[in-house]
Parts: sequence; C-alpha cells; structure tokens
Amino acid sequence: MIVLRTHVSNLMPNPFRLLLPLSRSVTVTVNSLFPRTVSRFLPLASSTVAVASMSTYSTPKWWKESVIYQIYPSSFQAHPGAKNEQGIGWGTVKGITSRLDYLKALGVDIVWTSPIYKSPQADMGYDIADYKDIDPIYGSVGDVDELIAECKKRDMRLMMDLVVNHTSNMHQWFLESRSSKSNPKRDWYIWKDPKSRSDAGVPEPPNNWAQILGEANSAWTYDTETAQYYLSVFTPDQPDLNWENPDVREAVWDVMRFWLDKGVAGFRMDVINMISKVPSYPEAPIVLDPKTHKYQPGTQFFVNGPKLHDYMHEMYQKVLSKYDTITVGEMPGVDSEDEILRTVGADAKELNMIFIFALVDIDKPNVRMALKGWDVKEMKGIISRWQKVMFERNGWNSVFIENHDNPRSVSRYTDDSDEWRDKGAKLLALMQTTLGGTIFVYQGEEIGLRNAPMEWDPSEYKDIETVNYWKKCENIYQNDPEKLKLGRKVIQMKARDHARTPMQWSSAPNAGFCDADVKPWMRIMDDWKMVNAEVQMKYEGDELSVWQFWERGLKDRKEHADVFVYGGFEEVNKDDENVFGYVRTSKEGEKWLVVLNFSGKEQKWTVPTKEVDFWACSNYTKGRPEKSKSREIILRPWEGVLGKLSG
Ligand code: TEU
Repeated sequence: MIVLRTHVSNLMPNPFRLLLPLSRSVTVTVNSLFPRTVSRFLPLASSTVAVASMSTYSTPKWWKESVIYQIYPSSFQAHPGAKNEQGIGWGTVKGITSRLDYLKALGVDIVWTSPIYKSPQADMGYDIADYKDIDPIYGSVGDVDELIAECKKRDMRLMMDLVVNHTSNMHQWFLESRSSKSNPKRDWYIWKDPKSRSDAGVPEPPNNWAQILGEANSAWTYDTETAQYYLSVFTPDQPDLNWENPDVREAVWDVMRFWLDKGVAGFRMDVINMISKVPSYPEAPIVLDPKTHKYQPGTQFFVNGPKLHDYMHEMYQKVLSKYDTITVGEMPGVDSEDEILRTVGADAKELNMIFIFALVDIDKPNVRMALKGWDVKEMKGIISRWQKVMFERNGWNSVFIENHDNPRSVSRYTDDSDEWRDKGAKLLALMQTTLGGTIFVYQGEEIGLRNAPMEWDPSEYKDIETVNYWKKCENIYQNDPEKLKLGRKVIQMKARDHARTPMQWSSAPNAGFCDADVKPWMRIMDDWKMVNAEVQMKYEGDELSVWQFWERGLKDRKEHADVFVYGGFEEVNKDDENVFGYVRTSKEGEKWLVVLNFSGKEQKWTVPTKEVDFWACSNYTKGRPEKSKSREIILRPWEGVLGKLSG
C-alpha cells in the first residue's frame, strides 16, 4: 500500500511552549480526535511524500493517538455531599464529571473508568451483578449519560470496563444457575462434580487449580444445594461464565451494544484472554511448595485457551465491526508473539490492542504477591522487544506502566525517596510519552504518587488479594517472624492497594477527594499536603513539576505523533547496564533520541548515532538542557533527555 503524508509545517501554529520545533510531517490539526473529523486523515494536497509500505502501522487512527486516562472510580473524586450508606467517602460518577476540565487540561482524550456497574464490590466492581445498571455507590445510569455528554462537549470520550470472563455470584444469571441442576441457566457457568469424596463425605475440588486472588484457596467453590463445584478462578464471588454456551455469548454482545449505543468509545476488556478453558480441566503442575500450597496456578489451562480466537472473531463480527470503537484487551500471562498478533495484528479482526504484562510482571515469580529481582537490561529488553515487534509485524502497542492492579511506577522502577521521586516520575513520563502505541496514564501517575510506606499496618490494605495474602502469611508463618516480615515487605512492594489510595487533588481536608466531615474509604497518603494536583499545576520553579512535565510531554507527543506515536523504534547502546537509549524515527526520516538514566548515579553515555542537533528536554530543567553536543554526555542521577538528531 502507498501511504501518503503531507508537509504542513506552516499551516499550524505551534501551541506548545516547548522546545520541539513543529514536525514537518504532522498531517492534521488537533481540533478533534474523533472519526467524525475524517478529513484529518485524508491526504492533503501540498508537497506529498510517497512511502511504499505494506504496513498500516503508521496509518493515523483516532484510537492510536488518543491519550487515555484510567480512573479508579472509588478513589478519584467524590462529589460534594457524597457518602455511602456507612457515611464513607467514595468516588462517584458526578465526581468524575466534575474533573473533566482537569483531564482536558492534562491532555486526555479518553477517560476509561474501572467498573462502576452494580456490584457487591467483593473485588471493587470486578464482580458485576448487573451489566446495564450503575451501582448506587457511584450514581445512576443518568449520571453516566451526563458524563458521556459532558465528555462530548470537550471532544473527549468515555471508555467502559467490560468484565465478562466472570460475573458476581449475585448476578441474576448466577442466582438462577445455582438454583438447580435443571435450571436453563445452569450451563451459563462451569459446574463440575467433586473429584472425589473422603470417607467422611468431604468433597474434593475437580482439580488442583488455585484461586488467582488468593493462592491458598481452590479455584472451585462448592455449592451444597446442588452438590457440585463451580469454577471461580479469581474468588468465589466471581464465578466464571461458560463461553462455550452460545446464549452466554449473545448476552455479552447485548451488553456491549447497550453501552456502545449510548455513545461510549469502546471497552477495556478484563482478562479477555481467559474466557476459553481447556475442556479437560487438567491438573496444574506443582510450582508452589506443596507443603504449604495445596493448590497450584492453573493459568496455563485458561490463558489463551483453545477457542479464544473463535470467540473474539465472533465478537468482532457481531458487535465491534458495526461500530468505530477503541478496544483494549487485558491479556495477562501470554508471551508468544504469534499468539498476540492473532489478536492485535492490523488484519486480525479482533482487538485494536492489548495490555501485555511483561513489564509490570518483571518482578513476578509464579504468583504476583511474591518478589523477584530484575535489572535495567531486562526492562530495556522487554520494552524494546514489543516496540519492535508491533512495528515490524503491523500490530499495535498500548503504552502503560501503571494500573489499578500494580504498585506505583515511581516506587517500582525508580527511587521514590523525597529527594528523587520527582525526577523518577518525570523520567518515566519521558519514556512513556516517547514510546510507540496508544498511551495510558493512570490516575495519580501524573503527580508521581508513590507506594504507601512500610509503616502502614496490613489493616490499612483493603484489596481482597492483599487481605487473602496476609491471611495466608499469618496462617502459614505464624511462628516465623522473619517470614512474616517478608510478607509485609511483599505487601509494601506489590499490593494493588498502592494504586488505589484516594487521588490527591489539593491541600484541602481529605486532599479534596471527599468532604471534610467524611472518612475516605481508604487511607490517603500522608504526603497529600505537599504532593497534589493543585500544587503541581501551579508550580513555578526552575524545573517543571511532575504534572507539568506530563502535560508538556503529552502535547509534544501529539504534535509529533508521526515520530512518537507512529514512528519506528531502535534501541541503542543495548549493553549499557543503567541507561536506556533509543531512537524514534518517523516515516519521513525525522529522528529523535531518548536517553534515560535508570540509576541513582551519574552516568557517562556516548551518543552512538549521528550528532545531536539540539537537546530539547530534560527532567532536570524547564527549558532546553545544556548538554554537550559532542558525542559524550553526562547524565545526572535519574536524568532523562530528549534530543533531535540531525537529518
Ligand atoms: O486483573 C486480572 C489479573 O490477572 C491481574 O492483573 C491481577 O490483578 C493479578 O493477576 C493478581 O495477581 C483483572 C482486573 O484488572 C483486576 O482488578 C481484577 O481483580 C481481576 O481481573 C478479576 O476481574
């Protein structure tokens, strides 16, 4: 295919204060990102450059260059007067709407909210009891209609979380299914007889699979009424749907159409690669110490299972192909390039992109709540691999380093001490805003929130995974203070709760998250008076605050989308143990060099390519950094720089 690109340098004013000159190959104005403005994707007339390529990787699409912001709704913003039945401060849909201007100012195009549907909140809404209703704790369907409309006014859109591997055990479908073996919905879930019974009649689960959010427990839950087990790979409150049943699939398509018809932009699909199970339900291999773990991870038997692609194609044919949507599949545990491309290849007719877990699982041994060492070279390798694979094989990346299931990135990949955290957060921002793919910013990442400190007692942690993990530690290691200490360390480094502390808006009481007289559902980080959005947005100093750095980086990224969103990727100085260097190149050959010092020590680094034309940005300075133009540069601790390479 011939891809046409156009030079438009003097058609557009350069609205951003930085540092980067306008790219010669930006094709469009930034008025609106959405497909209604199709003209922005049509070739313009002047000085057209033709580039022969079969790949559609660099073909502009609104969902490729949109900036997506993930909201964890319970912790984002409670509207004034909002509190739940227990008088607890909890984020609301109205609260989200009230912050759209903030998100717009940051540069966000699409707001993705974690589940707000009706739910008993056993897993914070990832246990849905009614897909077409909103939980009263968050508001109403009317509030969501209003949110959609308010987004539209600002040229923004809403993306919903679609959680259809499982429902809540309180969903009407499951209540019917469990009511009797002959109920028409019995087969909507996965029911099996016990593998055996002891002499005393105690049943054994059908196999040895462990629960994902509590590996001490079985993935099967016994139902005494009908004397069978149901599969619940996350927790007993989250029974897995039986996707083999076509009625289940139709019901899911119906839910999707319901929200798409309301005008949502698309879906993030929760563990969508777990919907097809190996039908023989084999025993899982023993990887956890069998003395302490009766059950073992069974993920290999339901991650990218045998019928996954049949189901995804059906979803595409019956629903997605009828709308212009953004779709991102959450796909933990899959590493095969061929397999991933079957979903995200440009012609795959499945999803636009997925979340690949390699980077966020860099410190995961075989279960998430455990520690594993890693180094910068490994991290560089993971990022570079997927940047290259998608470009070369015409797939598409999502760029993310945080979400509601992971600790804070500044704590995990850099140094979150008071001295270095801002530099670390900006280093990660520079990296992400210069990587290819669709970028996701997670609530609080834009102000560099960090993990809760070691001093926090385990009782401050509310997540079911952490609660189950600590229960396990207390049971198994009750007489072993060293192991218990290690358990606390694991919680401090890995718990999902770190991403779920309330958003720090200002130095007002409760950080502006909820009313002053209301106790937030989860403890706010102690640093909120110093570290909050208001302080960072107003900050004036020699360098930018983390928020300002993100805002500028997102603008630069959009302005130079042909390089940073759509361009090619080449890692340089691969053997360097501390510094991540790469070159991004647009189709027209414009090149930018990114150099990131992932260490707390000064590093010497040699530019391996052509001379640097100018250094455009550093996380140490507001303006252009003073760096040597010669090939050898000195990087300060946790310093990241961006340079334009001469053409
Ligand atoms: O997470 C799926 C998932 O497998 C992980 O990210 C998970 O948090 C981790 O493996 C635990 O060790 C999704 C949601 O993002 C998560 O919040 C839900 O708890 C889970 O699915 C179940 O819906």
